[in-house]
Amino acid sequence: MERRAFLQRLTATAAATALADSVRAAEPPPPARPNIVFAIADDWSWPHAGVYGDKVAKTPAFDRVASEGVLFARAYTAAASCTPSRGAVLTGQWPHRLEAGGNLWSHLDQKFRCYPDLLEAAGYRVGCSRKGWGPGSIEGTGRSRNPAGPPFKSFDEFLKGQPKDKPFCYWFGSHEPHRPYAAGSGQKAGINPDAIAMPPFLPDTPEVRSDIADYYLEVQMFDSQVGDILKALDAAGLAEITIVVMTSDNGMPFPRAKANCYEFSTHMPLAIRWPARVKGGRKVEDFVSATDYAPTFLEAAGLKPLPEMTGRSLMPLLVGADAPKRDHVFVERERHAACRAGNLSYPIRAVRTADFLYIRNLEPDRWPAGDPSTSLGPGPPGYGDIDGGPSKTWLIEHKDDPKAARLFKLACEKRPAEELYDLKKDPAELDNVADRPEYAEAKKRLRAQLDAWMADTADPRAKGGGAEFDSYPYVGGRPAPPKGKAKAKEKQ
Ligand SMILES: [Ca+2]
Repeated sequence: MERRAFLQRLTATAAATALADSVRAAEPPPPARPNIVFAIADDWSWPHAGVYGDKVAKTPAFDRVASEGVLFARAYTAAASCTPSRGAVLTGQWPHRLEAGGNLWSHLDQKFRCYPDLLEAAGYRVGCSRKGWGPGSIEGTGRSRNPAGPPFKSFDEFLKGQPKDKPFCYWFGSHEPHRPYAAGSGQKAGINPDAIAMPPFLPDTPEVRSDIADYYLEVQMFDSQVGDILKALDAAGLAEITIVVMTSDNGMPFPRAKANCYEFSTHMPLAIRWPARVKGGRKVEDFVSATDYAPTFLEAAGLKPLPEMTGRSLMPLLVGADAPKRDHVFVERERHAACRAGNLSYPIRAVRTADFLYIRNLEPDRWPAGDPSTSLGPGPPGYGDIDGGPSKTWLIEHKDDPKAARLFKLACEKRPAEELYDLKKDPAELDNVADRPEYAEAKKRLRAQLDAWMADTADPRAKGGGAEFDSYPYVGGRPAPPKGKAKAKEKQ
């Protein structure tokens, strides 16, 4: 009897197991966790890519990611300065919440949790090449490595050590198109300076056109570097299950662009591809922010975004699900270069909608581009928040020329506490209408929107504070004259 009972029990168990297996087989398998490749350029502005309609920049890799994935028309960095922008990407938080990390050449304390660490703890393999978080120092932050991940020489080298049963998270931080450039290199490589669509805030001169051609050449270098990563994914059969993001940390290194809160400072190219989950060939018009990447990656990996993350996952926009319309975005800045007496910051907060850009300059008595007298690096002295190069040199040398005086003033001289630009009439943001009575209503609305955001996100500047941004250590020292391109790039 005992034997029969045992056999009956065994049969019943086998039947139950078979049933459970058949039920399991009928259910869809749990979604595989995607690999994540985040490719970030250094100082690349929207709309300098073929798919955005630029007739000069050749960007086949970006155009491919966009056509096989989603192209974003209104993606904005959180701050137009390397360190706080990258800190916002990694933490999913506004730079003003990151203490010293809100400044260039600073520290990012370990308490500000970063998505590569969180994914690693959840079983991802993590790697980074070239420029990760920074520039800055991890000394005293409690961190043992760059927050973007452990260093690898290249994506190919990283892939060689990739086990088959683990997803990966990879950060590719190009050094391009950061200055310095080899003067004339763009034209020499076949880029026609005369064909460039000149941003109206820059003087239209042969020197500046040539400088932009050099920048375009470096945009193309970044694109080609990412093209190699796409090829490696294809060769490894991983393209389908890998999220690829291509974007930039801040805008082009030219006067009134990088290190400001204007259009060419903060508006970023962005394309995201994920064939396994995201239908390709789509364009998203909603406003999105660099703070949105960390919550997106966590959600894609099946994790919950952290409560302190102020960014919002882009997953609903990527998969085409219903989501609240995103009709505005915030941008900001604190201290960029060490270029004011006392090493002071130049704090700005701003809100961008489809129709307006409203800017609040919190310390309007300070110089927005740096003191006129502070000497920094090569070129004429002063205005150290503008990277040295032929365009800056030309503008300063011609500041008294009637044709250039207005553009010099817009780039370098002091600004009122409030700026408002009517983007339908003035997309180049040259004509501040903040004091015009017909804009009083719009200004009042945007001012309230900005105030609410600052209060809701615990911005130290919300109640007149924020002086700590003036005193956080600047760990870069004085930039040395460039001794060679790679060396100089590390310095900035
Ligand atoms: Ca940058």
